[in-house]
Amino acid sequence: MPFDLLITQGTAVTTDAVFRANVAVNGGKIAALLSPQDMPAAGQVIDAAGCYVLPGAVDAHVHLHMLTAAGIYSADDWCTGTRAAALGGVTSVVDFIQALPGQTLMEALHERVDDARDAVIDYGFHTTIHPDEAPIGGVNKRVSDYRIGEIRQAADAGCPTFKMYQAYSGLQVQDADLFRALRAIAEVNGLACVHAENGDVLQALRDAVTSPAELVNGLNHARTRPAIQEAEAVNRTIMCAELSGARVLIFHISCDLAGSVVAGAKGRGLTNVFGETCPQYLVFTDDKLARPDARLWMCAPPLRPQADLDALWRKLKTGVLDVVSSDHCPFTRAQKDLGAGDFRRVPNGMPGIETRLGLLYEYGVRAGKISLNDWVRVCSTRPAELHGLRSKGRLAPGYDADIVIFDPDSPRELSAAQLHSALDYSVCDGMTCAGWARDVLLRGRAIVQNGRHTGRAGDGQFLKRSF
Ligand code: DUC
Ligand code: ZN
Repeated sequence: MPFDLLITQGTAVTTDAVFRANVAVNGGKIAALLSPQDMPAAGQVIDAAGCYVLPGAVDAHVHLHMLTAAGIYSADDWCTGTRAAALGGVTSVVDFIQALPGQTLMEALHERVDDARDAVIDYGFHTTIHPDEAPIGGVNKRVSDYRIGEIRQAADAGCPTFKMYQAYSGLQVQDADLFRALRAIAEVNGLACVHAENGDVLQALRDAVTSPAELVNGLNHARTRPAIQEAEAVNRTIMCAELSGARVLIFHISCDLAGSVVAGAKGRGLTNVFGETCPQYLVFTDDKLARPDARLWMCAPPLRPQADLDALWRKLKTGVLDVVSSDHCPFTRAQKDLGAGDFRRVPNGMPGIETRLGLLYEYGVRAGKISLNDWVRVCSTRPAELHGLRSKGRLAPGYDADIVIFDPDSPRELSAAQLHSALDYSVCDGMTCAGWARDVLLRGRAIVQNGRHTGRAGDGQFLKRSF
């Protein structure tokens, strides 16, 4: 039998072509892309007629079972979160390790790998670099030489991408530490991933909001995190990256002004600067923050006006923005209610691990804002390249057979009942996507068949990443 598996009659989509092909798989790897007439013998055949065949989606920014400063965990664990991901066509995620006080990064990594043992898709970890004395809450302090020294160890252990926050008390790194870390990241040829908001300015803006009427108004979440403070932080990070020589990905760009800073850097010829946005910044406006239940749509940076959404789509199309990640950070209604009456106490974050591929197809491809090739580029190929997942993200011989068979005529309502996160609500309630992932293969084995999860807890493997 020459091949283990043959996916027949589908339309293959890569970053630069859309073509009819039979996809042959052997030993968990893509073996060949054959013409539709070429039907060699295979152990198993999957008919993909009428469907797109894509490389499995890579979501390189998720927060599963994440401990917050308020002492609560994000609502999806590795079981519910990765299952939902698989059902949305995602075959790899990259989450985070964050050392607790007194813990080494290697200890944090081992704990986190253990935490992820039930993952149903492959997973890796970014390493969070934060002031070591007060990682959860507390006051901002410095990042020690010891932590900076651990950057090489983390890279050697397969975690060569490093998250830093320019906001959030306890996590916020001062400019000097951002720069020190960037120099160390450059030395190991890693990638810095930065949450770019000006924490000091937004804190001052938040402190100035005091009356009960203002605190209950969800729009003040966005007003106290204006676009200009985000753009300033993006600019500062890019300046530090340019000086240090480090490669930097600006996480979750929410607005035109911040995206334009990235465009300017790329326009100046900087090849070490990259941009990420998320579906929430492409499909929801800040109108959601005027609702009584605005807290369900509170994330940081916040949702923005329609003009920003339009600009982000254009920047995605032109490659100013390189990738779309979900920043999946779900909190239940009860958890979000911790901030009822005071937007500053709402845990920041929105779900999205399951809906990214479907939403980008519906609001991007079908709406004519991006092409099928762009869709694959921003959801699979570029995330894999940028984050060092060397065997992922391409429908090409030699790559892992992480494959999505996407049915463009399979409408999916995005209600909580139709989605699989542990959440008791859907931020997309009332929305429908025309197409959805029908079958999903992980290293050549079906883990989703006809829209049902058929894999097992523990199917996922830890991905040692490198550049
Ligand atoms: N922003 C969010 O909305 N959630 C998680 C962390 C973050 O920076
Ligand atoms: Zn995040």
